[in-house]
Amino acid sequence: MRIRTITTVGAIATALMLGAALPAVADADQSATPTTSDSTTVDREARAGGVWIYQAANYKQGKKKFTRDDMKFSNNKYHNGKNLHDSASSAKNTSRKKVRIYSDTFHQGRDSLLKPGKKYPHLRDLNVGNDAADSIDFL
Ligand SMILES: [Ca+2]
Ligand SMILES: [Ca+2]
Repeated sequence: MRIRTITTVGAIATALMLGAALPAVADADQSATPTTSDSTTVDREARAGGVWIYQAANYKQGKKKFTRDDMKFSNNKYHNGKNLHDSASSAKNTSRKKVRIYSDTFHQGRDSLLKPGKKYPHLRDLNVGNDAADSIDFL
Protein backbone atom coordinates (compact mmCIF):
# COMPACT_ATOMS: atom_id res chain seq x y z
CA MET A 1 0.00 0.00 0.00
CA ARG A 2 1.25 3.48 -0.89
CA ILE A 3 1.14 6.38 1.65
CA ARG A 4 -0.69 9.38 0.19
CA THR A 5 1.30 12.62 0.08
CA ILE A 6 -0.19 15.47 2.08
CA THR A 7 0.33 18.74 0.21
CA THR A 8 -1.38 21.56 2.10
CA VAL A 9 -0.86 23.08 5.56
CA GLY A 10 -4.55 22.64 6.30
CA ALA A 11 -4.40 18.94 5.56
CA ILE A 12 -1.34 18.49 7.84
CA ALA A 13 -3.08 20.32 10.70
CA THR A 14 -6.11 18.10 10.28
CA ALA A 15 -3.92 15.00 10.35
CA LEU A 16 -2.24 16.16 13.60
CA MET A 17 -5.59 16.78 15.25
CA LEU A 18 -6.71 13.32 14.27
CA GLY A 19 -3.67 12.27 16.23
CA ALA A 20 -2.49 8.86 17.22
CA ALA A 21 -1.88 7.19 13.84
CA LEU A 22 1.17 9.31 12.89
CA PRO A 23 3.47 8.71 15.92
CA ALA A 24 2.47 5.04 16.01
CA VAL A 25 3.96 4.61 12.53
CA ALA A 26 7.14 6.52 13.45
CA ASP A 27 7.96 4.69 16.74
CA ALA A 28 8.01 1.05 15.78
CA ASP A 29 10.39 0.19 18.67
CA GLN A 30 8.45 2.08 21.39
CA SER A 31 6.96 -1.08 22.91
CA ALA A 32 10.42 -2.13 24.14
CA THR A 33 10.74 0.92 26.43
CA PRO A 34 9.83 0.11 30.09
CA THR A 35 7.40 2.42 31.88
CA THR A 36 8.51 4.26 35.02
CA SER A 37 5.19 5.70 36.20
CA ASP A 38 5.13 3.56 39.40
CA SER A 39 8.31 5.13 40.81
CA THR A 40 6.90 8.68 40.68
CA THR A 41 3.94 7.57 42.82
CA VAL A 42 6.30 6.09 45.42
CA ASP A 43 8.44 9.27 45.46
CA ARG A 44 5.41 11.42 46.18
CA GLU A 45 4.39 9.20 49.10
CA ALA A 46 7.95 9.13 50.45
CA ARG A 47 7.97 12.91 50.77
CA ALA A 48 4.93 12.62 53.05
CA GLY A 49 7.21 10.55 55.30
CA GLY A 50 6.37 8.05 58.01
CA VAL A 51 4.92 4.65 58.74
CA TRP A 52 1.17 4.30 59.09
CA ILE A 53 -0.07 1.54 61.38
CA TYR A 54 -3.72 0.52 61.07
CA GLN A 55 -5.98 -1.19 63.56
CA ALA A 56 -7.66 -3.41 60.96
CA ALA A 57 -6.61 -5.14 57.73
CA ASN A 58 -6.67 -3.20 54.43
CA TYR A 59 -5.88 0.11 56.19
CA LYS A 60 -9.21 0.26 58.02
CA GLN A 61 -10.40 1.59 61.41
CA GLY A 62 -7.85 3.35 63.65
CA LYS A 63 -4.63 4.76 62.17
CA LYS A 64 -1.41 6.08 63.68
CA LYS A 65 1.63 7.64 61.95
CA PHE A 66 5.14 7.03 63.25
CA THR A 67 8.13 9.11 62.09
CA ARG A 68 10.71 7.81 64.59
CA ASP A 69 11.49 4.77 66.73
CA ASP A 70 8.93 3.75 69.32
CA MET A 71 9.71 1.17 72.00
CA LYS A 72 6.25 0.59 73.41
CA PHE A 73 3.04 0.75 71.38
CA SER A 74 0.89 0.60 74.51
CA ASN A 75 1.78 4.28 75.10
CA ASN A 76 0.21 5.20 71.74
CA LYS A 77 -3.36 5.56 70.54
CA TYR A 78 -4.93 5.49 67.09
CA HIS A 79 -6.81 8.58 65.91
CA ASN A 80 -10.01 6.89 67.14
CA GLY A 81 -8.67 6.63 70.70
CA LYS A 82 -8.00 2.86 70.72
CA ASN A 83 -4.68 1.63 72.15
CA LEU A 84 -2.07 0.26 69.73
CA HIS A 85 -0.94 -2.66 71.93
CA ASP A 86 -1.37 -6.03 70.13
CA SER A 87 -3.79 -4.56 67.60
CA ALA A 88 -1.96 -3.62 64.37
CA SER A 89 -3.34 -5.44 61.32
CA SER A 90 -2.00 -3.50 58.31
CA ALA A 91 0.70 -0.91 57.56
CA LYS A 92 2.14 1.44 54.93
CA ASN A 93 5.74 2.65 54.87
CA THR A 94 5.62 6.07 53.19
CA SER A 95 9.07 7.05 54.49
CA ARG A 96 12.40 6.81 52.67
CA LYS A 97 13.76 4.39 55.27
CA LYS A 98 13.54 0.67 55.88
CA VAL A 99 11.60 0.00 59.06
CA ARG A 100 11.25 -3.04 61.30
CA ILE A 101 8.22 -3.72 63.44
CA TYR A 102 8.41 -6.17 66.33
CA SER A 103 5.88 -8.31 68.16
CA ASP A 104 7.34 -7.28 71.55
CA THR A 105 8.37 -4.02 73.19
CA PHE A 106 11.95 -2.67 72.87
CA HIS A 107 12.50 -4.18 69.42
CA GLN A 108 12.23 -7.80 70.52
CA GLY A 109 10.23 -10.86 69.50
CA ARG A 110 9.15 -11.65 65.94
CA ASP A 111 10.07 -8.93 63.45
CA SER A 112 9.17 -7.91 59.90
CA LEU A 113 10.82 -5.50 57.48
CA LEU A 114 8.64 -2.76 55.98
CA LYS A 115 10.31 -1.45 52.82
CA PRO A 116 10.18 2.21 51.72
CA GLY A 117 7.11 2.96 49.62
CA LYS A 118 5.53 -0.45 50.28
CA LYS A 119 2.08 -1.32 51.62
CA TYR A 120 1.12 -4.31 53.74
CA PRO A 121 -2.66 -4.93 53.81
CA HIS A 122 -2.38 -8.01 56.07
CA LEU A 123 0.25 -8.17 58.82
CA ARG A 124 -0.97 -11.73 59.45
CA ASP A 125 0.98 -12.66 56.28
CA LEU A 126 4.25 -11.33 57.78
CA ASN A 127 6.46 -12.81 60.46
CA VAL A 128 5.30 -10.25 63.03
CA GLY A 129 1.74 -11.55 62.75
CA ASN A 130 -1.70 -10.02 63.22
CA ASP A 131 -2.64 -8.11 66.41
CA ALA A 132 0.90 -8.47 67.76
CA ALA A 133 3.13 -5.47 66.97
CA ASP A 134 4.45 -3.55 69.99
CA SER A 135 7.49 -1.56 68.78
CA ILE A 136 8.99 -0.01 65.64
CA ASP A 137 12.57 0.69 64.53
CA PHE A 138 13.56 3.08 61.72
CA LEU A 139 16.78 1.65 60.24
CA1 LIG B 1 -6.26 -5.46 64.54
CA1 LIG C 1 2.86 -7.80 71.19
